[in-house]
Amino acid sequence: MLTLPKDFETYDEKRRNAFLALYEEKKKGKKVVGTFCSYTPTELIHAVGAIPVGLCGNSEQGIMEAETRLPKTLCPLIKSSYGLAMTEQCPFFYFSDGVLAETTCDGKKKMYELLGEIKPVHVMKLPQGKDHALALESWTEEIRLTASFLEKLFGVRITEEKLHDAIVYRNRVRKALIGLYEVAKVKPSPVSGYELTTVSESADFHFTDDSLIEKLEAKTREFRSRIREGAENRPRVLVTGCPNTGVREKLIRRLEDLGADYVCSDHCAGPRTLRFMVDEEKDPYEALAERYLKINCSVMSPNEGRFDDLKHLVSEYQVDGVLEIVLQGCHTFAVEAYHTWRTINEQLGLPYLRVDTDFSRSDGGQIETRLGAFIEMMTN
Ligand code: BJ8
Repeated sequence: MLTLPKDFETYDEKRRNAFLALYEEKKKGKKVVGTFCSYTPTELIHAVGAIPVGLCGNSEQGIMEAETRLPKTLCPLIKSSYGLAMTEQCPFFYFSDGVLAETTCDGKKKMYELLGEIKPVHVMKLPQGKDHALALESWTEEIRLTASFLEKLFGVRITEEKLHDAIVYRNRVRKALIGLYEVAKVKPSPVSGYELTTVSESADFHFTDDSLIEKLEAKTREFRSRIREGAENRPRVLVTGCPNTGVREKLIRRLEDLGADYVCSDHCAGPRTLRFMVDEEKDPYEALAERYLKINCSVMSPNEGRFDDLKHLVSEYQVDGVLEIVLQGCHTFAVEAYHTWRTINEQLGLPYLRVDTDFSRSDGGQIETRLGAFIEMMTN
């Protein structure tokens, strides 16, 4: 069974505390901008003096209400995000003065049209492939248009200096987060992946910039100094596929409870994306466009880079098997899963498990049986 420190604060507790912290910032007159995706250049939000907050839904809350307007078969992340917004159940959305969104998957971009009836929503036209001759040019232009949207929304000018400071700050946060994730490269890992990612993924709940980097570095040192008895024989798992915050308990925690270690998060906010820094020397808009267009998400076609990254991560983190999470209705990750299987199973000869699921608890028993068999495959 996974043992956690006595003062361990769960992701949901951290999120709830963040609502109160954000409320305090709002009372001081701070502006807030909601985001949904790793393609959002949060540097622009910092440069305009506002706080970026993630709005992706990660529980069943709001889904029933959303299904009165959205198809039942849609991805749970989209349904819960919209349901929480339309019913004013998400304080992050409630406090947002505006929202930055992107044309990623079809479900999200159509949902943004409805969201735009509630708050000012700016949708960035993300190119659907990064190798097209005009992709970088058009994405740079989209980033400039987004800056104008924020300037107009808040009546503030984004100076080159403010944008440069924001770029430097976000690069430092990325480096601190990479340092944290890399603790799990140690074999055996001194910390459970469930605990480590609770800290890394809660970095978004820190709204007063100054101390975040120090806190992440202190946590990294603390994790590195730990010794975990009996961890040598636990198989090491990389988790890939759709964002997994909404299935942390039934998949990630269960996986570790059953005897494996979650050592690497191959999702869009994990190490494979964090390693891309924004060039601090060149034109800030071009530098932002270059950095964000490098992200290897399944909404891109083709998306070969994701599988090159996957192979590197498997070797760097000494992984014994790969678990892929596909959220119901997510066509891009579902189709790419065949490619993941080929890479992991055929090319690298490692066990691969794909789990299709949603945010409900109804498939918990079935998932547990499959995770048990997967762990057995890795240990034999
Ligand atoms: S960069 S992963 S945050 S698009 S799971 S809503 S794709 S149907 S979340 Fe994503 Fe940006 Fe990519 Fe990351 Fe659609 Fe799929 Fe649902 Fe998804």
